[in-house]
Amino acid sequence: MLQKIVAAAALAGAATVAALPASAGQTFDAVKAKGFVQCAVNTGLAGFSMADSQGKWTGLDVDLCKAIAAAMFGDAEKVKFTPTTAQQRFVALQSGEVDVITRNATQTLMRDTSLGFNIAGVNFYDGQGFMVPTKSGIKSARELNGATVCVQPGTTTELNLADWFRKNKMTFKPVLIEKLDELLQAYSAGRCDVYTTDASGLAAVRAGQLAGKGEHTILPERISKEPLGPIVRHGDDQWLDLVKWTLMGMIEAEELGISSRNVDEMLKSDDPVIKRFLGVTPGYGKAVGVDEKWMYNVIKQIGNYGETFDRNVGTTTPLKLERGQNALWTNGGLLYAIPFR
Ligand SMILES: N[C@@H](CCC(=O)N[C@@H](CS)C(=O)NCC(=O)O)C(=O)O
Repeated sequence: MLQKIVAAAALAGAATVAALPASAGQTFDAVKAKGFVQCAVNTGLAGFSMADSQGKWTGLDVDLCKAIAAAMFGDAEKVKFTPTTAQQRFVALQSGEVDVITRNATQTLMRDTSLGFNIAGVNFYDGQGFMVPTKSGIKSARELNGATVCVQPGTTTELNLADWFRKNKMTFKPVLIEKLDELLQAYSAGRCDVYTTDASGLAAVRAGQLAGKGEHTILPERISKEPLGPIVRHGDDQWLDLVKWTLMGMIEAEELGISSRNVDEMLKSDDPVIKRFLGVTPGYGKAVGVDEKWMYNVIKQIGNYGETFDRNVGTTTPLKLERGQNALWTNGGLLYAIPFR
């Protein structure tokens, strides 16, 4: 049995996290009773989740956590953050230390099943890439045969890396380091030729930890699909619904043209779709188990998906990310809110 659990954890890109049976605990009720949402975030990834010197967290993933709190409590500040490494995040969720993971976590079959979790939507479509010091002159991942590769354990990154080199009949030497800052020091010191992670992570560390430390090139290849999004424990469908529909609502708001700037105006709209969405016509709040103004609160306090993307990782931020796959489906992207109906 233990062997089976360890094998499942490894397949999930989860290091030594054991598989657990679905928990019967009522997360939704527990969160409500304690009065805040406890989110597992990154230890520090610019644009996604990063604490400043005052301990104030910002980022796309932080905004998602706060949006869940706005939906539940009408107050986006009713949150607490648990910084986690890739390896710690799943243990934190399984043990009940956190209520939800809002931290660049890839949605996969093994995580959705064996690890005892439910995946709750995608807040950033990504793919795995490689970064090298520009002075190396390397232009393509095809030139990496025999390279030493810095990678974090307990990630899909580690698994995809092995698959990709094998498929392309190339070899590599992994340098596995759990802590991101230590890993980046190793990369900076030339202990590895290349650093691999989600392309958004590469852009984040280039703008963050590696800023001012030489020039770094993100190679053009994307070797995997990394749909990043919130993850909850098995066993509480109501909590899953709230997390899933909060994220969906931020996308729906962008589709409907509702933003933090015009949401008060939109309350006066005659459009029946907007009236239901903002709770002027009741129904959705009750269905999700929260106040009818839940989506109004989310959009007023956090904004629609596009607003949080632009503010945290968009072209005017140090990360300078284009919407790309994270544009609405109506603009050629993959973001598609299933109907509020
Ligand atoms: N999306 C991948 C990788 C996620 C991941 O943890 N990436 C690293 C590199 S950007 C990270 O966030 N490290 C920060 C940390 O461990 O504190 C997964 O879910 O397994």
